[in-house]
Order: sequence, then C-alpha cells, then structure tokens
Amino acid sequence: MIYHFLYPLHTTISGFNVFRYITFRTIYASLTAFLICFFLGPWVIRKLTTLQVGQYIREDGPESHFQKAGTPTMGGALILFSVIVSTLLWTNLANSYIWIVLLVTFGNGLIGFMDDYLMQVKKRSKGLTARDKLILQLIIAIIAGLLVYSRPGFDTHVTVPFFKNIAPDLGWGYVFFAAFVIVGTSNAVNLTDGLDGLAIGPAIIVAATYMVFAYVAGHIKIAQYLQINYVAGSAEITVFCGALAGAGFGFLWFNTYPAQVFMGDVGSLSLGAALGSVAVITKQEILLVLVGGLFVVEALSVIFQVGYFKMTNGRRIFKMAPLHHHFELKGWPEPKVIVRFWIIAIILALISMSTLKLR
Ligand code: 57M
Repeated sequence: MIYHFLYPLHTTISGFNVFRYITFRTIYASLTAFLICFFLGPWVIRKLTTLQVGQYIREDGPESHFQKAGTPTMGGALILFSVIVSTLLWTNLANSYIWIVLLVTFGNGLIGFMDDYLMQVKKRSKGLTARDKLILQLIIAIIAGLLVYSRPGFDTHVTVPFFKNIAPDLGWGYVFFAAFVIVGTSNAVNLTDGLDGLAIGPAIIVAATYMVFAYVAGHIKIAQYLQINYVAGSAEITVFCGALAGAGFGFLWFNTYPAQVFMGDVGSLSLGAALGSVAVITKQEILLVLVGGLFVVEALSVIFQVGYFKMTNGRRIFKMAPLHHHFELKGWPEPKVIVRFWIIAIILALISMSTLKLR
C-alpha cells in the first residue's frame, strides 16, 4: 500500500522514486516485519500466558524439556500477522504471485491455528487429526499449484540444480509437483520445530537465500546472464522473502534459548508452506532440498525411524527422532544442538547459492 500511495507521487517529489526499487522495499519490508514482532511480542506473550495457551510437554521426551512446561505457544500468529501486514504495505499488490504466496501462508496458518486452538485453548488432547490436516494442506497447495500453472507464460519445466540441460517438463503434472513441494516443506518445518529457535533460524536463512533467487529470477538481464529461468514478476517475491526474514528475526528475539514463546503449528505450517511456494514461483523447486537441507534431514530421520521402528517391532536407528532429539539424548546441551544446526543451514545456503555459477 505504501508502494501504491507513495510511488505515484514521484512525479512531484522525485525522491519518492525510491519506492519503485525492489531492494529498497525489501529492506523496509523486513524492518517493518521485525519491528511489528519486536514491539507486539511482549503483549502477545502476556496475552497467550493469560489465555493459558501453555505448551503441554510429552512425558516420553528428553528430560530437559520438562522445564519448558507452560511456555506459551501459538506465537506463530505474530509471525503471520507481521508478514502479512508488511507484505501488504511494501509489495506491488497488482502482482498475482504475491497473492498466491499470501494465500498459501495464511491458509496454512489457519490450519495450524485450528490445530493449536483445539489443543491449547479447548484443551482437547488432540487437535486436528494428521489426516484432516494433510487433506486441508493439500487443498490449499493444489489451488496454489493451479494458480501458478495458469499464469500466462509460467514454465512447467523443473529446474535441476547443477545441470542446466536437464529440465523435465511436467505439463499439468506440475500442479501436483508444486503441491508436493509446498506440503512437504510445511510438514518438514513442523517436525524441525522442537528446540528453541531451531526452526526459525534455518527458516530465516532459507528466506534470505530465496530473496536472492527471487531477485535474480525476476530480473531478465541477470537471469539471462546467469542462465537461469526468467520468471516475469517473481522479483516482487523478494520483498515477501524480506518480510519473512524480518518477522523471523523478530520472533527469534523471544524464541531464542531459553524460549519465552513457541510458534505452534500456526507458525511452523505457515512458514514452511511459504518457503515451499516461494521455491515453486522462483523455479528453484528442487534446490529447496539443498537450501532447506536441514528440514529435509529432520523429516527423513522421522521417516526412517518410524519405518524401522515398525519393521523391527520397536528397534530404533536414532536414540529418538526427529534428529535434534538424538543429539540431545547423546548429551549435547540444547543451545549447542541449535547453533550447530544453524551453522549447517548457513553452509547449505552458501552451497545452494553457488549453483548460480555452477551449472
Ligand atoms: C511437532 N512438536 C514439538 C511447539 C511448537 C511421527 C513423529 C516423529 C512426529 C513428531 C511430531 O509430532 N512433531 C511435530 C513437534 C513440541 O513443540 C510444539 O509443537 C509446535 C510445532 N508444531 O511450536 O508448540 C515440543 O518441542 C519443544 N520445543 C522447544 N522449543 C521450541 O521453540 O523446545 C518446540 C519449539 C515442545 C517443546 O518441548 O513441547 C515436539 O517435539 O513435540 N513427534 C515427535 O517429535 C516425538 N518423537 C517420537 O515420538 N519419536 C519416536 C518415533 C519412533 C516416532 C522415537 O524416536 O522413539 C517426540 N516429541 C517429543 N518428545 N516432544 C518424542 C519425545
């Protein structure tokens, strides 16, 4: 909205020309989202505490988690609010990709909210069933896939990192592929969200990485120079990524060890889905496996552990899944696991960025 109100004034006040620039708006979108989280955070935490939206801690988990009982959850609502407000303020709302990512982010936030609300506020032992959650997520992701697919000129080839000559065309199957990327990322982030700052740190790193990819993919000259897919209009997603990263930092302020608040499903499902949809729109879908490698490894640790557990009647590969619990049970203090996982996420992001040159 700031873009729509202030940029047209550049004919009378030349300085307002600055609102045209993606880079400028990205910086201010991230600052806006950060400040909303930062200033509203204490109030939200107080409100959640009064509402007694305190986290129930599983008795079969690592012992170190018992002291976390009562930490308010559903703080992800704050992330969602600040991302949406900042995006509405700083992006060009005539760009349909912005509405697609907002739909995916808000829709998944709503699913997470329903789940958290039933569990935390209504004190039902279970929120939505895993099946219901998945169906709702799939509906939103397929709608998003259809919207992206129906954009004139949207390329249904899948970009394979490091191999510029391999790009299978999925045709209408791209809709389901996009849905798979969005739902998969959403759930992988949810599984990772089990230690203070463990999910939000890498989510910021992935958002920042895709900030670069969105800018590059949306700039015809740079895209041609780097020989990557040019996606007309995708540069606006840079501003959205900025808002995500800013909100992430604002939330991390309170979620860092020892956490004053957890994000809940309202945060983890929406963040993951947002990142998945950004990867689809920027045509760096498969690369997300590397950029968000940490989320992938956490999800795989669950798949292998549960599979092996069932096949062998109770034997385990890891001391506990998801993987972060394995290291906790090996005796690593929680902050050590968190920061080491962040370091790995940064390294993966750097390797991913090198694909801009290595192809
Ligand atoms: C949600 N939720 C956290 C918080 C957060 C199939 C199975 C492996 C699934 C998995 C699972 O349910 N994962 C998804 C993980 C929970 O956090 C809440 O949930 C929200 C995210 N959805 O925002 O509201 C707990 O995580 C801790 N936490 C922090 N700091 C944070 O910033 O410390 C969260 C955020 C919180 C808090 O303790 O209560 C969670 O872990 O439950 N299930 C599991 O992860 C379980 N694994 C398991 O059972 N593994 C088995 C195999 C055979 C299935 C095994 O390996 O033996 C573990 N979860 C827990 N304890 N809590 C088991 C032990």
